[in-house]
Amino acid sequence: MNRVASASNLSKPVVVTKWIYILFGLLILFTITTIALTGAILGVVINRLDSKNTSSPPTSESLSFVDQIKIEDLMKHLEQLQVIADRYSGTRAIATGGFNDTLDYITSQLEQNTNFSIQHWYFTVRNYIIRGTPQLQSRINGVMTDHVYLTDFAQILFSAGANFNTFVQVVPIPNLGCRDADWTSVSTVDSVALVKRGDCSYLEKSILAEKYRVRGLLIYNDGTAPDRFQTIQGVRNNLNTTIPAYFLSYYVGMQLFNAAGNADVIMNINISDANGIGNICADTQTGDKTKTIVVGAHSDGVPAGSGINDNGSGTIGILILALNLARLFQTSSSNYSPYQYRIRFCWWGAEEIGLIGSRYHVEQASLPSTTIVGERLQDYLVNLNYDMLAGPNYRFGIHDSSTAPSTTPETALHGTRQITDLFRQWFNQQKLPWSNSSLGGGSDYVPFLAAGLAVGGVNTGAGGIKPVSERDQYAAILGIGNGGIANAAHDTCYHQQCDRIRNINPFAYEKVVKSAAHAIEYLGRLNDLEKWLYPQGRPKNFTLLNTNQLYNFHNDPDLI
Ligand SMILES: *[C@@H]1O[C@H](CO)[C@@H](O)[C@H](O)[C@H]1NC(C)=O
Ligand SMILES: *[C@@H]1O[C@H](CO)[C@@H](O)[C@H](O)[C@H]1NC(C)=O
Ligand SMILES: *[C@@H]1O[C@H](CO)[C@@H](O)[C@H](O)[C@H]1NC(C)=O
Ligand SMILES: *[C@@H]1O[C@H](CO)[C@@H](O)[C@H](O)[C@H]1NC(C)=O
Ligand SMILES: *[C@@H]1O[C@H](CO)[C@@H](O)[C@H](O)[C@H]1NC(C)=O
Ligand SMILES: *[C@@H]1O[C@H](CO)[C@@H](O)[C@H](O)[C@H]1NC(C)=O
Ligand SMILES: CC(=O)N[C@H]1CO[C@H](CO)[C@@H](O)[C@@H]1O
Ligand SMILES: [Zn+2]
Repeated sequence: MNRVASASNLSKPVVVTKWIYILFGLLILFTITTIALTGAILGVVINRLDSKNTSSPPTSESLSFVDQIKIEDLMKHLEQLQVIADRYSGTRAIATGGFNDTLDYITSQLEQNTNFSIQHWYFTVRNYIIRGTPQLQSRINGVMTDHVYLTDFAQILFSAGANFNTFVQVVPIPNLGCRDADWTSVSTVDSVALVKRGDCSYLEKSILAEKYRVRGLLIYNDGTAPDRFQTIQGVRNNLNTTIPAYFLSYYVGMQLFNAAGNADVIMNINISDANGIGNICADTQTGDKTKTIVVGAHSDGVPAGSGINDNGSGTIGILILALNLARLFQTSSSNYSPYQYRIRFCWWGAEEIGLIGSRYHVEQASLPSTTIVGERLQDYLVNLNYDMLAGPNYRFGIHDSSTAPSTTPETALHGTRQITDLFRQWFNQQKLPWSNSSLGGGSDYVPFLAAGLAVGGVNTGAGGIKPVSERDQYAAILGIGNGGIANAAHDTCYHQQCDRIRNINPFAYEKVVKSAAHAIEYLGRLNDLEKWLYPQGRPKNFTLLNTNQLYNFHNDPDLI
């Protein structure tokens, strides 16, 4: 201070300049500090916002999987399946171009719109393709008759081919051919066994026929009800029978039976395997592979129609789930954090002829030689199945855990109950009615349940009749007139030609797929899904599952 004062007079202008510089400097310093501080504060705020987004993932409150599901999307893709069916004389059944194109469509949609990893597995369905017209010629007391295929007789699905050069004697099997004693009381070797329908499955009769070394098997309808006289196409035995087998009308069966020892037949049928039937699965890249949620539907239709509700609605339903989940995960602006668990979406082939694709998958996954992490049955936590989601006279049929067959392994039961409750709660919250759907068999959850894994799902009903009570229950909640038609089938076009795009109920379809999205999201966000499903510990040791064991589990009228 003194020095400045002493020199002040002499160097005034310099001093003034100095002060200006100092002030200016301070100003710059202040400005920089301010900017820096502001930046720092802003940075903290930005960081805070950031960390808020990453440390506490938004749950259904901010963005929900359910809200992504739009009926327009579902219908748009379903129309493509109709186009495919129309291109192949109205069918998407296996071993047709319609089935192959369906698989191609699913694959290309997934490839174009997701970064899920996609796998195809191909398998063979033995003895599935019939070439030419099968023959059954009988000679009763010397009188020869050529029977009419599909009127008098039909092939029992999966039975072997036959090429008889000469007539072979027909031996009626006493009772219903369900016990060894029935077969040992007569001489069957190298004869054609004639057995009445009933008491046990076609499979059990076929196994005994094979054991007692017959050359052919004829099972005839029993005439016990108006619909039990004609021949039936599509009844099945097992996949690995080595004998030819026909299903006969009651009339032809009785003709042969009454001839008692004076009847013989010629069977001719040319059969080959169907190759290249495919399953497709698409997996999220994220989530623990050893805790996989399997979401499935089947991709084939029946030979009779386009299979748009059955089960094209399921095929497209889970395609839409996969595409929307991929979009949520992959759009960074959506801030939708991935699930802890891997989601695997699967489209099973050949469901319509006995759950063949899903059984094949479960069998392969249970083989001790399957060691790749994520491909073993022990890596699966639960199977959600969606099959027929849009019936015109729909019900919201939630798989009811209490209807699981008594042979279901104990490990599956708790989780299956949890899934049942989860769906019931969602429908209740949405103020929607629901019904119970049996777990008795009939769709692709069967092999998973038989293996001891938890299962669940929703369907809108097939050929079953809507009771008055259900119509009234639905009308009470959805409004008078919205309960559907009582005493009519849930899907009046079930397995028929009219199962086309017009057969779809859009209201039901959207709701069911939304419920499916909810289930995936809910399970995906659980902290400990494993405990939630298996409080006693998840199943780990799967003994090799036997095809017939899984097959018998399937409680289906086509089998008895
Ligand atoms: C079917 O049975 C034959 C003869 O018994 C056997 O050789 C074959 O391995 C079996 N195939 C399958 C897939 O079980
Ligand atoms: C069965 O059909 C195939 C293909 O048409 C033919 O090659 C084969 O000779 C036929 N077999 C019999 C036993 O007729
Ligand atoms: C369907 O695709 C499979 C596998 O590529 C192939 O083996 C089969 O011949 C195809 N079937 C038809 C009817 O196109
Ligand atoms: C798939 O998308 C997710 C989410 O954007 C991303 O984390 C992941 O790296 C992607 N994977 C591949 C193989 O592109
Ligand atoms: C469904 O079944 C359960 C028993 O598992 C029963 O308590 C319930 O009343 C049934 N609900 C409907 C809507 O039928
Ligand atoms: C798996 O279970 C089977 C039958 O319960 C048993 O025989 C086998 O020893 C078990 N294997 C392992 C590795 O625990
Ligand atoms: C849910 C449902 O009804 N699914 C059907 C799909 O097709 C199979 C095979 O025909 C039926 O048995 C299922 O019932
Ligand atoms: Zn069907």
